[in-house]
Amino acid sequence: LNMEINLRKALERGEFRVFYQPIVNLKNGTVFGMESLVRWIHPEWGMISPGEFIPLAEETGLIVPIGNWVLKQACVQNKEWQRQGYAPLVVSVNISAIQFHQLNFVQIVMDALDESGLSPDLLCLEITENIAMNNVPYILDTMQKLKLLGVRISIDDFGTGYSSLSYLKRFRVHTLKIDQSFIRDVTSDEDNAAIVTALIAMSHRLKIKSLAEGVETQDQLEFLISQGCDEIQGYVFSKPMPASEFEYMIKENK
Ligand code: G
Ligand code: G
Ligand code: MN
Ligand code: NA
Repeated sequence: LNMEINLRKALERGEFRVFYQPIVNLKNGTVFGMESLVRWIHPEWGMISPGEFIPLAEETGLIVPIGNWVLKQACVQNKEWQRQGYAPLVVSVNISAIQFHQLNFVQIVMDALDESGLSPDLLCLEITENIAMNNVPYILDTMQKLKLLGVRISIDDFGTGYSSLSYLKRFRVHTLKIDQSFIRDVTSDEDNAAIVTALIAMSHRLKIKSLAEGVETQDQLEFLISQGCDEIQGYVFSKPMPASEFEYMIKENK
C-alpha cells in the first residue's frame, strides 16, 4: 500500500523520466528509431527500474495514467527532434494490455498525436502477444482503428507469450521483436539459433520486419546480419539513455 501511494505521488510530482534506446537498421547502419523506456527518479532512493514498479502499476491500474504520460512524452520529444531537423525517427512506446483494453485507448493515441503534432507513421505501439488472449473482436476492432490512424504496431517479446501464430494473419503488424531470451545464447545454443533463423525467415515471408532485442556481442550481431534480420536493439550499440544523451548521439550522426 505504501508503495502504491509513492507511485501515485511520483506521477503528481513529475518523478518519471523517459529514456530512449536506439533501434538500428541493419541494412544501412543508420538509427531507425528508439524505444521509450520509463524510469522513476525518486528524490531519495534514486533511479528505480520499471521492472520493479510496472507490475505494481498494472495491479493498481496506475499503469493507465503512467503509460498515457509516457506515450505523450515520447510523441512530444520525437516531434521536437523532427522540428530541429533530425532525420525521421520512429519512436516506440510499450503499451500494457491494461492500457490497450481501455475503451478510450484509440482516442488517447489520437490525442497524443494531435497534441504533439507528430506524424502517425513516426509512432510505433509495442504490444505483447498476451493482449490477444481474450475478447478477439475488441482487439481486431482496435487494431483496425489504429491502422487507419496510420500508427505502426510491433509485437514485443515475441515467442514468449501464450497466443498462437494464427493472429499474425489477423492482426497486420509492422514488426516482430524477437525476445532477448532467444538472442542471448544464439551463437552457442543450436535451438536458439534455429528459432531465431526461423522467426526471421517467417517474418520476411509475411512481409513483417524482424527486430532482434538484447543484442550484446559482435558475434550475435554478425549472426543476425547473416540471417537477414532487419533491425536490432541492444547494448552492442547502446543502453537506454536520457533524451539529452540520445540527442547528442543523433547529432553526431547528422
Ligand atoms: O529498461 P528496462 O529495465 O527498461 O524495462 C523493464 C521492463 O519494463 C520491460 O519489460 C519494459 O517493456 C517495461 N517498460 C519500460 N517502460 C515501459 C512503459 O512505459 N510502459 C510499459 N507498459 N512497460 C514499460
Ligand atoms: O520487455 P521489453 O522488450 O520492452 O524491455 C526491454 C528491456 O531490455 C529493458 O529492460 C531494456 O533496458 C533491456 N535491454 C535492452 N538492451 C539490452 C541488452 O542488450 N541486454 C540486456 N540484458 N537487456 C537489454
Ligand atoms: Mn518493449
Ligand atoms: Na521485449
